[in-house]
Amino acid sequence: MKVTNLKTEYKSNPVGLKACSPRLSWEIVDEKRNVSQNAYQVKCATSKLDLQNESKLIWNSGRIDSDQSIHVEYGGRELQSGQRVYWTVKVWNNYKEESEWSASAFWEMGLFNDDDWKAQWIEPAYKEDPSDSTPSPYLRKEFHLKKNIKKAAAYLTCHGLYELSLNGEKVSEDLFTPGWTSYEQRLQYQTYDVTEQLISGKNAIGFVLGDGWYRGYLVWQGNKNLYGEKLALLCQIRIDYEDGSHEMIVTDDSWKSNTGAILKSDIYHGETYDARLGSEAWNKPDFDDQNWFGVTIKEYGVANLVSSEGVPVRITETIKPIEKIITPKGELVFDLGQNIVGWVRFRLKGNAGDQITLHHAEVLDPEGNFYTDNLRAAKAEDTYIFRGDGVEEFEPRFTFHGFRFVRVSDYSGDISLDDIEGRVVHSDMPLAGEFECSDPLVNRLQKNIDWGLRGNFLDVPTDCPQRDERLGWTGDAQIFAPTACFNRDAASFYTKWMKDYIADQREDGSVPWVVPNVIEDGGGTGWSDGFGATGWADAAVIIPWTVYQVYGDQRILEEQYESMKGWEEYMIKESGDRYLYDTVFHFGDWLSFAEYYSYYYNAPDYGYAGANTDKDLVATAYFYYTTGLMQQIATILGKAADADRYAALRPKIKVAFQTEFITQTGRLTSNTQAAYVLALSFGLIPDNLVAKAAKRLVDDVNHFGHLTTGFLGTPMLCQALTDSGYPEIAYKLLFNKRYPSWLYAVTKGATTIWERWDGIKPDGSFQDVGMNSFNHYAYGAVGEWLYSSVAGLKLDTSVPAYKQFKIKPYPTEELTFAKAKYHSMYGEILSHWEQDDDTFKLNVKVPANTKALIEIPGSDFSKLKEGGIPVDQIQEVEIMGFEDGKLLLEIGSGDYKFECSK
Ligand code: RAM
Repeated sequence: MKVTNLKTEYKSNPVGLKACSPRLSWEIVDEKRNVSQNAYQVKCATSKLDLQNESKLIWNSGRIDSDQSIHVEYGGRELQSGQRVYWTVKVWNNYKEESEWSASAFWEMGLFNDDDWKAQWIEPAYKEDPSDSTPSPYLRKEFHLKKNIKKAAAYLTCHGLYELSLNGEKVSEDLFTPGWTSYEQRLQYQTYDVTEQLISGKNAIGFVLGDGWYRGYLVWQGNKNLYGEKLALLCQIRIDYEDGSHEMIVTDDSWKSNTGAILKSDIYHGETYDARLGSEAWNKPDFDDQNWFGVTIKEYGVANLVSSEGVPVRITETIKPIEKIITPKGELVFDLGQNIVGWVRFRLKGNAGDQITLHHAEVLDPEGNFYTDNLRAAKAEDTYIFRGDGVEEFEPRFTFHGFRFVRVSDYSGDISLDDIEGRVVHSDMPLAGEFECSDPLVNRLQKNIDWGLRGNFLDVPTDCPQRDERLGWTGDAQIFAPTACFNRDAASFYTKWMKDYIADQREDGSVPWVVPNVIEDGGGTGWSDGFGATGWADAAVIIPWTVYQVYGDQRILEEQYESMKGWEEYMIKESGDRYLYDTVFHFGDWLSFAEYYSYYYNAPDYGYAGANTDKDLVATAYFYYTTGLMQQIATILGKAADADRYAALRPKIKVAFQTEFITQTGRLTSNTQAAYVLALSFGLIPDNLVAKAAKRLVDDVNHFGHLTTGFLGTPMLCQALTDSGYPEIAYKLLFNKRYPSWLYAVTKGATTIWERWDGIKPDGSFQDVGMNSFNHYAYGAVGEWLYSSVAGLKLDTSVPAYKQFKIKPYPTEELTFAKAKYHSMYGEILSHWEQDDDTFKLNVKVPANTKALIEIPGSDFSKLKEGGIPVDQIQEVEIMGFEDGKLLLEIGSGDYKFECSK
């Protein structure tokens, strides 16, 4: 038995943690079956060596009899700003075995107190014209360190974006720091261990700043300077010397500033770089900065500073183009073969002053020409001006583009496929899951879902990475969260983002459409003031709840509780004693199927008005659902009075919903798939009408032969059908290749998920340029069903974090196998079924300290074997019974190979 994968606050060896009792998690690896943890012991010390010395420990938990192996709160001596803590853990299992002490891990605290900040805010002391993009500021300072360095940590943030270098070397691979938050209330700072980058003697520190979200163009009406007009920097480095003394290098009035090679950098519009203007030496010691400008000290204070909790944005992959194309218009275009988010890096030669311009597009038009209309106002243009001294390499750093195709213009030299590369940029959330089955198109869909995720998780979850929008749309994020969590470790990412809900929530509890909220006036849509839309604002509750369920994270519920409650209370107030949430603007089942396409396939419903689901119905259904979550959350947190209130409210909303929206024969007033899906999934149909309502949903699917749902109906559609006893209808939707369906886009060559079911219409033309993202994860929310029903790896909602989970596959004749792997907080889970005419096989992996409830299709236990042995002879398998054509088993940890003859 071994203890591995030590994590502190979800991360291995994190630095710069916020003031809290860090939570420690570990995994147990044991070859035996049925292993659980009976006890643990954690030791913490301020150095690795001290871990061996009992008297130097700052925490020794002693042996704790408990099966808790995730989120164990540090319980030792009070932690100090900047303190590093090493820890190790051992466990005892149910076989009375004791593990070795694990390899040690560490964490380091950030700065807790305002007066820990010795640095001053500085701004470049030259004039800029804030009305358009201006050159990036470069800021530098040299310093001399006289003693031997033991440890050095840098704490930094800025208004805008920064890139830090020490002695000419970039300090970190992290991009888009300090990230995007609701800056007025919350500005993140990063902490880096820079011990290796500093030397005794002369050192130089340099920063380049970019406009970013702070003062770049943001939102769709050509807005810029949303947070301010000037970029500013705050940085301090604490150097601890071997002799026990320490020194601080801080931003102050001794710094120098200037402009350099980056003439402009903008998230939407791209970067312009004149290589003739840069000096390679600017961030190294002994550079002559006499002609540089000074800096101005600013009193921005540190009250809004928070330590970085999210996931750093990084380049995670570099891909080669697959084709060089000359379009019918005669333009030179490279095809990466994959719609990505990031940018292009090239290595090319040019004469001094020569230029190359790159434009980025997601698709070519039906004629094969470069198509950028759907980017709206975003120029997505990178320009480079050559130095003229041999091969020059360039990639931008303060912009990102959503693209598969790159158009090269202004360049007179030759470019080959080898000269350019696509750089994939996103929040670097570790891969958690893999889904695969025997259908190649479904596998491509799964890939597209993950690419959609990669493209739209860039510090905040965005709706689109290419046009002049890229905002943190709450609804999209909410419906996709369970799928995101299957594919990537998303806990830290969401934890950070949810804090901005607290920051941007209105006094009356209403929640904005987008977070960080940059469209308070409803973005000029005239629909509303930009708050309170059902299914969007509910993200305030649903996302923390998802993080709790998947990762067992009770702290996110605690930290978000007031925000969640605020939203719930807002709906309560708005709906009054009618219990219908019908007072404000709703997007409803956004972008659902509309009538005018039916003629493409001579569908029988030409003239059908579209799958318009009554928005009040949708909103009241969500009100009911969220109230149910609030009841559970309040119970978990021991807030009995709230739990009771919400419990008492639920039947009232339900009655109101039923009275208003359900007929006595189980018909919904909006006879749409989305209406049935929401009512069935949220438990709003009277028991005696559930079967009838489910049948109506099925009839509607059969009638159209396809789905008709939008953003809110689609995520739960297949699950609702499956749970209602119609998995084969769900499969019919999954395998449908005609519009509208998931595989329609796949057959049209999509490499990501589209915003519209018909981003490219059956006749090859495009959807409305006003809103046609080809990289939008919302409809990818079907991924949850792929994992949980097709492959059968399902959360048990009564026990969070997969401490107990279900393996409940729904095999279909269309597939010979399906497989889901998922790395849970406890370790690796596998559900992998295969079938032929005679047998059904199921391979399962259950991590130590968890158990699984297995459901295998079949009716006869005598036909079921595990590892070739009749299952009733296997001690570790508990037979639980038989239900609905399924054999039920319970198993503890280990690898199992079940086989059932048909
Ligand atoms: C568009 C996008 C986004 C959606 C909003 C309502 O901007 O489709 O994903 O959430 O509309």
